Amino acid sequence: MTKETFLDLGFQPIANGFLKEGETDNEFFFPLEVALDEDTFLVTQKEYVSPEKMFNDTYAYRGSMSKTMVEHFKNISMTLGAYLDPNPKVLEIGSNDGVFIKNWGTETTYAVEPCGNFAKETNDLGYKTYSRFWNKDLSNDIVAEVGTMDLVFAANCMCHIPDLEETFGAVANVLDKEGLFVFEDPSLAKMINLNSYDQIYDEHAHIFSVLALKNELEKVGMRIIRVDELSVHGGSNRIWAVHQDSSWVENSSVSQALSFERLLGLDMLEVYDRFSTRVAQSKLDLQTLLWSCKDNGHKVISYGATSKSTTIFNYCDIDSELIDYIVDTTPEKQGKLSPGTHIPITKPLGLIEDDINYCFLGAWNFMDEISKKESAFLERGGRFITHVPIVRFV
Ligand code: DWN
Repeated sequence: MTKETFLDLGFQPIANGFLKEGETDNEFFFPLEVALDEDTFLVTQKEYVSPEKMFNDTYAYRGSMSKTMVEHFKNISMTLGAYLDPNPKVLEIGSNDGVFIKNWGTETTYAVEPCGNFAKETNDLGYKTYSRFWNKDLSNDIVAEVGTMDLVFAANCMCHIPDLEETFGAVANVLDKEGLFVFEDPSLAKMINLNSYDQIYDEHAHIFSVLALKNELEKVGMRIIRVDELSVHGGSNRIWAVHQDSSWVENSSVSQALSFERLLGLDMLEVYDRFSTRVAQSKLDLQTLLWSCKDNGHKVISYGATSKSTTIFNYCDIDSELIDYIVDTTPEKQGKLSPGTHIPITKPLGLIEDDINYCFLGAWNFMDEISKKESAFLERGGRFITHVPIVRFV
């Protein structure tokens, strides 16, 4: 693997490493650099943070905290159900709080979730949950215990695992010969087009292009038969993959996606160098805008204590001098400090307080849902601030 580094986002903390007062002294930081593998065109971190540092029994991200995602996983469950025989055997890798598997029966649905806090929740719901990291050994244990699967599903999980050959090989091992492997992760094309560099943080070992995934899946005897472009999480791709020798037929969405990515130049290093320049400009523009709000005596908060905003606040040196506090609906995040720059996180008070003039969208990927929820703030003249595709008031 020849990795050409093209982006340096500086020293970053654990993106979901929310801290209590008094815990900030020995915080872990790592150099976050991004590279292009010029053999497979995989965009990947230069060095990877050890999984145990990120995924443990206090993991704070809870998938069910947005209506958008609850609805999203309900819809895809119905779609997939139409392609499978009744009572299919389903395995989800990275099941989090069960936001996807809750749409499937407990009898023949299995889950893999290394974060013990969430594995307990889905076990308690009646889903056999393996609280282990996904790898070949675990896939062998599952095959031995319950046989092969008709569907393996993963959402925002595959891009979290550094060794893709082992990861996809383990999926091939557990998947029935006519089975479906369906997974969704942020889209590299969208990140380049939106300049949404905040998709890059410790957990996202890779940002996937279809091009790179085709190459990585072929290594383990699998092929892509369908690509769905999704709006969720700032723009994602849903990949449908099968065993090379299965009877599934590839549809035109695959060739369309590959042609589009080649048109964007995702197989050319200079495209990433230009992206890196735009990221540096975005940093300067956001710092300028927030300091001008501050100098005019305006108060700014941030909406959504996201992994994405951890990258932004640490790359752009934004702390509570510029952002008064962050609001977030997740109980595990409330009352804590944001990773790295230690901005206080509070429970939303219902309405955004009258003395708040601006709201940076840490969860810009949920802008529609948030705008509806905060219509009173907007009606009284409050404004959102976002950095995608450029730094601007919304
Ligand atoms: O890949 C990952 C994605 C799926 O989720 C994980 N590695 C980590 C995490 O990334 P993120 O934290 O950037 O994800 P979200 O889904 O953009 O986080 C949204 C945050 O905003 C949550 O903490 C919930 C919060 N929220 C809120 O406070 N009010 C969300 C909505 C919609 C709201 O109205």
